[in-house]
Amino acid sequence: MISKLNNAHSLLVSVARLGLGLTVTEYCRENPPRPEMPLELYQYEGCPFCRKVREAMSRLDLAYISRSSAKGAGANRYFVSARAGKTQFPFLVDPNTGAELYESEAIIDYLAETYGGGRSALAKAVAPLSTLNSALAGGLRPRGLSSRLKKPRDAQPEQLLELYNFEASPFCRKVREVLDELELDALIQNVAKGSKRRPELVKRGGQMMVPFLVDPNTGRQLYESDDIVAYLRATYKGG
Ligand SMILES: N[C@@H](CCC(=O)N[C@@H](CS)C(=O)NCC(=O)O)C(=O)O
Repeated sequence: MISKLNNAHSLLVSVARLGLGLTVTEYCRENPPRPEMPLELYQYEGCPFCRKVREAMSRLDLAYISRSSAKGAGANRYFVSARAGKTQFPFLVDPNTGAELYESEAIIDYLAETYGGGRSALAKAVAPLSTLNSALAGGLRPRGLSSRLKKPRDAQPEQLLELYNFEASPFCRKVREVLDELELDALIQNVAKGSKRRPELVKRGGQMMVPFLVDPNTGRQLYESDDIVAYLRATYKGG
């Protein structure tokens, strides 16, 4: 019962965002971008500006490393402030081009220009409305805002966790929130509708269903958001 309520609550955010991040753009269905090295996004789930960038990643069928940076988190926040001069999120690092950017709109423009065949004038025109809507949607479910660890995580697990995901999934949101509350980085393998990465997920896990977590540190592979959340909390709550 509690789980169903939690799912419905998480779904509210997807509905408020009109399902953005559910499907891959026409351009990226035809031309799936596969940068040699994964992009790195310093971000956290509860940040409305970060949400817009994550939606763009999903729509453009880009995988990225989420560098978990919720309030109270340690190393990733220090990195951004030392590297670029202010503690502001989202912050994108693209090792393929050397680009390093703050500002959600600048990041979305960059991603669309570099990997998505450009951004429409309409999308640019409605950007301020989208930002306002993202803040309101976040207000419906203020989670993934702060670390829940007693002290900042001093080291990430030896190998990067992998999460098959798409931004608009209410079930994936539950997992992303907990990743940020535990300050865990993860390779986010986006598999929105139309993604050419979907067969890879079926090959690895056996089903086309998200979320799907792969933890190379323990060899565990899990479907089911509640099971993944319980696994992450049990395995990594100690920081
Ligand atoms: N105009 C910026 C605003 C970014 C912003 O204000 N981000 C907030 C988080 S939602 C932030 O970095 N706050 C400082 C913090 O989290 O410590 C953008 O669009 O990226």
